[in-house]
Amino acid sequence: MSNPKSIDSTVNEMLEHAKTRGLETIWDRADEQKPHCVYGERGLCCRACYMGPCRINPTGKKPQKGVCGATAEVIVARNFAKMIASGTAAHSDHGREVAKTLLLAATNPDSGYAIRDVRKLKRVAQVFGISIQDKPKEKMALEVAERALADFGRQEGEISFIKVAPEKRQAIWRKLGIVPRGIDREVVEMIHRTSMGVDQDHRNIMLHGARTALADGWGGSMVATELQDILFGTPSPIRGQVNLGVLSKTDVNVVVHGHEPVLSEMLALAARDKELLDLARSAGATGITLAGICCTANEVLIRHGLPIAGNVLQQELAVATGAVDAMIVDVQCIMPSLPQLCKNFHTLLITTSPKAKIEGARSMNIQAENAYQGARTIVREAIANYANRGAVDIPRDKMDLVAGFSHEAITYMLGGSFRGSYVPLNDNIINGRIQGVAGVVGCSNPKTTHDKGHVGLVEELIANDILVVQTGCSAIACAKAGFLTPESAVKHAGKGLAEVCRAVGMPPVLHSGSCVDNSRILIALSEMVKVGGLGQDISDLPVAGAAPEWMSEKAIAIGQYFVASGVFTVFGIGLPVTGSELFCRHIFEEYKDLFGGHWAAQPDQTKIAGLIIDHIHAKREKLGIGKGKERVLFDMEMRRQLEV
Ligand code: SF4
Ligand code: MSK
Repeated sequence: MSNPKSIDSTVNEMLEHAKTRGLETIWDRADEQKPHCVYGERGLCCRACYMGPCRINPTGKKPQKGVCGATAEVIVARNFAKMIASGTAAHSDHGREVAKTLLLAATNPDSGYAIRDVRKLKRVAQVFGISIQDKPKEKMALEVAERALADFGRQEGEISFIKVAPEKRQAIWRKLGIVPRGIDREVVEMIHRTSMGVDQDHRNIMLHGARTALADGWGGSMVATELQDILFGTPSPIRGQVNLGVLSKTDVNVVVHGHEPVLSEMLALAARDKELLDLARSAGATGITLAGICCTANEVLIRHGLPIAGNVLQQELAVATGAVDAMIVDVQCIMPSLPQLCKNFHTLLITTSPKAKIEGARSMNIQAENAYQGARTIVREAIANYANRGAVDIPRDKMDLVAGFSHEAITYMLGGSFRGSYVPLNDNIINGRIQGVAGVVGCSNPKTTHDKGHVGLVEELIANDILVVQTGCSAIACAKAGFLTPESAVKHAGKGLAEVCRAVGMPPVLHSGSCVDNSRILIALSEMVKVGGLGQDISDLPVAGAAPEWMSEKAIAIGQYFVASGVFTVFGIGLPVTGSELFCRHIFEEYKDLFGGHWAAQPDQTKIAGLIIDHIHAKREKLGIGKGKERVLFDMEMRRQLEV
């Protein structure tokens, strides 16, 4: 195929199939939008009031100011900061729902939710300063849930999870006055500051941008991750499968899509319910397959080993197989195109959150109090719909994977139950077998060849002995390419990393979960600092972050909290900031002194790899552990092998 849309042949195959059937997909609409608006791409348009909309001419000709007098840097900063606020709100609202569910589990034994990980509950209680002595787990969980909920609305003070960060990092934040007080409070203030005629200093806007993003990473996202672990279990390595081939020709297929696992956990139980399995068989099916798309998929994979049908750009293609009897969506990354597409098939599209209804989809408002009954009703509907299935076209491809690397699992994997700590990881970094760690995360984006950025970048990093930790759609891309198996260490990793992976039986690419689980990476980095030998702060570590195919506002919030936590972070595709040189200088250069971490934008995944490898080597030199290692360079043949 000339110019394929994806490096995943399954995707290209399904796109051909969709074209033959006259079905429109995201790639068709992306083509219709070309060329994209240059003002928007550079962050130069403002709709903050109705004297506008205004735009700044990127060629340097007039207009160079908005009607109110706003300059390019103010407009760019306001737009970027609004993205941070929006992304933080999304992750944090997710965290709030989880905290409310923990409250329910603690107070209502009939709710169907329970406290599964008491060890984690105790650890979180200790972080929150809650006494755990002689307390029944329900009482402890109630206090943890109340404390977490208080973190959303607190007006002064500090959010609770900040204490997890290394002390030196906390001191940097305190000195800058950017420790988040309350999660909601920082988001509201960000929206206020970026409205017409308020904060007009791009550096000051971005200082609060950092505070808001920290309220995401060390606030809302961490609440979501840690409390989900208490409720549903802390992930540990588990086998699974990925790609559209996981859909079954003969089972009833239920696909969960979105982000919050509160209902999908109940669907996972319902799909194993004997009565429902019998019902499926009496309807002529062989069983029930519950598969996922996007981050809900990651959540049910890391805890139950349930299969993943694909990442965000594959949601329409799953429907186009004709094999999805029900698609259940909650919040975030759900394409509004789905109802129209589903009309071509028998697929039942069900929205389950009152916050996210879609015209043309069936809305079922499932309350947490009766979530299990709601989940059973949904599975029954899917079974009833199985009889309406027409011809199906399911690609054969699927790939094995191992996922579930919470930071606790990484501890255990590397240190065993007796030596369980980050000491072995730090030792292997110090002795040079592992050069450093990179978090490669984020979305897929039709502006670039699907999966190519993720797979190409990760292949180069592991070949250069850099351990990769992943979340989100990026993890799904690399899982499809086969990187998430222990065997891939021998095939793809450099000698040192392969040796470590072989010794402990782990893949060179560790899947840590969904987008909110990027907070696991923050905790892991903090542990690496606490263990010692690699400096006093996250910014001293030989680590970096990347989102090579990002698209969501949530990705910008994640990038900003990584940078503000001291991590060098590179985004692919482009960043909507290039309209202001001053703004670019601020986040690409001045941030180095301010945070010890900074942003970079680079569309080419090979160049992203080069930036990260150079950064990690420079950090090693600074720590006195550099061994002048040469970078492994990829030739055309190696690159061609990336096509999966
Ligand atoms: Fe234009 Fe200023 Fe209004 Fe923005 S806030 S739309 S730059 S007048
Ligand atoms: S789902 S936010 S496309 S990673 Fe978390 Fe994937 Fe990005 Fe949505």
